Amino acid sequence: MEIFGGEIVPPFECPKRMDIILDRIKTVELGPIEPPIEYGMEPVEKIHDKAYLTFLETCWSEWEKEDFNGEAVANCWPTRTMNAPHIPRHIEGKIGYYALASETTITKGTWEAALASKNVALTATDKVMQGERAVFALCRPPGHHAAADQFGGYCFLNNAAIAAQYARDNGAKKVAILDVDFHHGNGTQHIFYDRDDVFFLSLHGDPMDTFPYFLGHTDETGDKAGIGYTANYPMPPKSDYKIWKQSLTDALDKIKAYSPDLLLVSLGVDTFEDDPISFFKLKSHNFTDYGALIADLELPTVFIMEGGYAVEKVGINTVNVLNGFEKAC
Ligand code: 6XA
Ligand code: ZN
Repeated sequence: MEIFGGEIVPPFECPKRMDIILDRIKTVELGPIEPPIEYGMEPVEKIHDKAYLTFLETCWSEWEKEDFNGEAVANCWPTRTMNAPHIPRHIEGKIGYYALASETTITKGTWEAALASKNVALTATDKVMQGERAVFALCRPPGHHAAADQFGGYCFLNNAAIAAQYARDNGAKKVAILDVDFHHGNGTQHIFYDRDDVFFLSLHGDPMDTFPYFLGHTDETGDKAGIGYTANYPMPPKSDYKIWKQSLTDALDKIKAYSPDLLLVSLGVDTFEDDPISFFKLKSHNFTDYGALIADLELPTVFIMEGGYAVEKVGINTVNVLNGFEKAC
């Protein structure tokens, strides 16, 4: 379930999205489809806090032990007036400590799904590290809102961050993460904020107007060694492809100047004009166009699936990016 506009609704982020994308990949014969390999916990523990991982793993069984009838969901947070040095013992307090928003619940299977998703991202990254020009990781659940010890916005493990760190540990000196999802990738930004070896760039709805609300402004440019290695492009409601493309062009110029060994694209297609929870106005053919612009960087590239909730069009829009990329290679 999801809490949306004060109502309990079926989640916008649903398995059908994946079926539709996979169908579209098969229809256009984009390329071979392969299952993920198991990578274990080591690459995950390089990004996420140990106690947070234990919480994710045990949350549902702890919740079930209470007399609760619904899914595990946060309803009390450590807010601005609380320093929160202690992590509560009770699961209701613990989930509030680790949640960044309340739309996302934890249920039976959440942890297993999150683990499978990071394996998909790592499998794709390995293939590109071994010489493929580009691979698409059809990840679900998504990852870019998840921080080292926070979940929310449908994200539990930060697939792109785990993949970037894995690439760093396996020979890539510099990695760029281009986040084109409609929402700011607050988790990815926070994880790499003080580092210069992973450059994070995000194009998104202005956080003054949309989720995740509290991060993603232009003046967030990094900290310490990471100063200059975070770039944010917040855009106002109703922004169309003309506006969006200007931001993309600037971001691509910055990536080119940085000259990374690997490009990770946090690929969300919720920038689409008919997306039910977003406010940009991109059309289906715009996705093809920007896929080609990303290809022009001539970088080894891993596309990692994030959001996109206009379910009937999610396959066309996602595969348009990949096709646009492929045709321009
Ligand atoms: C919560 C909105 C969550 C957005 C999740 C998403 N009301 N992130 O698509 O990219
Ligand atoms: Zn999104």
